[in-house]
Formats: sequence, structure tokens, C-alpha cells
Amino acid sequence: MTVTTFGEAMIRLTPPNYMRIEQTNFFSATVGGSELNTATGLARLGIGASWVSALPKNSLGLMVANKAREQGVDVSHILWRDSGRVGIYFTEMGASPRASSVLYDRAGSTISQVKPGDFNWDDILKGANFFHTTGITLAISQSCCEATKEAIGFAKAKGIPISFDLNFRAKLWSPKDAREIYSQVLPQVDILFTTSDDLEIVFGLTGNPGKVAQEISQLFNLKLVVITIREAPTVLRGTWHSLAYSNGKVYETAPIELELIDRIGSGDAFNAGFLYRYLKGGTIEESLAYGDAMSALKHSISGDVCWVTLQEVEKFQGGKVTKIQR
Ligand code: KDG
Repeated sequence: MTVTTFGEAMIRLTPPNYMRIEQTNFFSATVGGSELNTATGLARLGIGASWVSALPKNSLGLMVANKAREQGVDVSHILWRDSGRVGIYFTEMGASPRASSVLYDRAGSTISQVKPGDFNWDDILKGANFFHTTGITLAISQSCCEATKEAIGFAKAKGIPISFDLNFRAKLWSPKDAREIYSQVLPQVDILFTTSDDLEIVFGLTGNPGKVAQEISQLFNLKLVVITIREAPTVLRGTWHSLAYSNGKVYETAPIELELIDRIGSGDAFNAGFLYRYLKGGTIEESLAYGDAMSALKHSISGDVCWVTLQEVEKFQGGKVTKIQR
């Protein structure tokens, strides 16, 4: 079983101890990117995951590929190029009343320069059982957007199911542009992952998550819509749960209490947990539970990667763990 994901990963620079970016003298350097995060989550749980991207032939490109390989992700389909660069994103970790924030320095990245025809999808998708990408890959540049649509078209033509996370990033494009492109892609998607916030910003859908899941499913004839719900009254405390709409039925999990050490990548971790269980033949309820466990655990871990094991996910029972595990 192999899931192929397509997208950009960047070097993530984070000041220590909740320092502000302008204040710090040090950054910790990790690697992250939505589609790579989902691939690492899947690989950690034991599903074959291949991450397709484009990287420059330099030490930063090697660093990104090494971090993917370290997690057991197949990096053999990465396009290595002489031009472009590795994108960087700075994350400033907040605590109430100061929200966490992200600053991108990614213009001109190697993947932003890819265009249709650059990847041999016929070959890449040989042996792939599932394809996953997100709205970020569509937003990076116009040519990368076309290349992503090409990849989705190939997967569709080969009968490979597709999951797509809307992942709207307001720092990359406008809701209007996003709506136009999403509307072209969504009719080809089998599983949509998203949030109520993104559905409201991009499609103007309002109301409770079950209602908006049904509306987006009807708009684009989607078989399965999964909505993740994070309530965070303060930056460091909140709850997480999820909901799915399929075939006229809504499935919803119970909220899990969280301390939000690092929420970046928690949606990607959810997607990995959900897909893991779903592709193993799990029910929608079981898949939501695995997604919730992955995501809840991710909130407690710094960096984009969800450093957990399948055993930890399967042992997760709503997560009330306060004693030291000896
Ligand atoms: O989902 C997490 C991503 O937002 C993070 O990894 C950075 O890929 C990223 C992006 O483009 O925002």
C-alpha cells in the first residue's frame, strides 16, 4: 500500500522560548510542509508513503530530502534541479494574548518553478494506491498550480483515489482566486479534508460543521467530506475533534482537551491518521478516531512532524494522561 503526496516542504526556523522573531539570536531549524507532513505521518504508522516535490541541488535541498528519508518516506521521485531554492518559513510561537504567526520567505522556490510535463506521473504513480495533495500546492505559483492539476488528472485517469486538503493560506492567495481553482479541482476529489473556517472564507458557507460539510459535498459531488474542529479559547489550551459527512450521514467525535505546544502540522497529522485507518479498511468512525489521536498528540510535539508510533495512537483513549509514564 503506497500513498503518494505532492507539495512543497520548507526549512522551518523557530526562535526558542516563545521569543519574537525580531528579538532572537537563534533559530531551531526543522523541515515542514503540509504534504510531506502527511507522508511522514503515514510512514511512521506503517503505510508506504512517497513524497513528490522539486528541490535544488544544494545542501538545503539535501537537508529537506534527508529529513523526509529519516521518517521512512520514499524520496526517489523528487525532481532535482539547478535552479530555484528551498523556501523558508519562520514560525513565531505565541502565548495568549499573542497569537502564533508564520512568516514565509519562499518566493522563487524550486517547486514554484515546476510546470506541466516536468514530472513523469505515469511512472511516479505506478504502484500508488492513493494520491494526496493540498491547496497550498495550488497556491505556490500558476505553473505549479497547473502541474498539480496535471498530477490530479493522471491519478484520476488511473483510477487512483484522491484526497485533498483545502488548506487555504491567506498569505499565498485571495479567497476569490482560491475559489476559482478549488472549483476546478474538487469534482475530481474523493475525500476532502477541511475546516469550517476555510469553507466560510473561500465558499461563504456558514453554519454548523455538519451543515457546511453537506453543502460542500453537494456542490462538488464529494463522496466523503471530513471537517476538523479546533476550539482554542487561548493560544495554549483548547479542544480538538472531527466530523465526517458521507452518503447523507454525519459522523462526529467527542472533543479532546489539548495543550497546544505546537499546532502547526496537526491537520496534516490528522489526515495521516485518518487515511491510515481508512486505507486499512476501517470505518469512518474508526478513521476519525485515528485522525483525532494523531492530531491531538501532534499538538504536544514541537515541529511539523508527528513523532508518534502506531502503538501510541492505538493506545490513545481521549488523551487524559497526566502521570509520568515510567
Ligand atoms: O499544515 C502545516 C503547513 O502549514 C506548514 O507545514 C507550512 O506547508 C506549509 C505552508 O505552506 O503553510
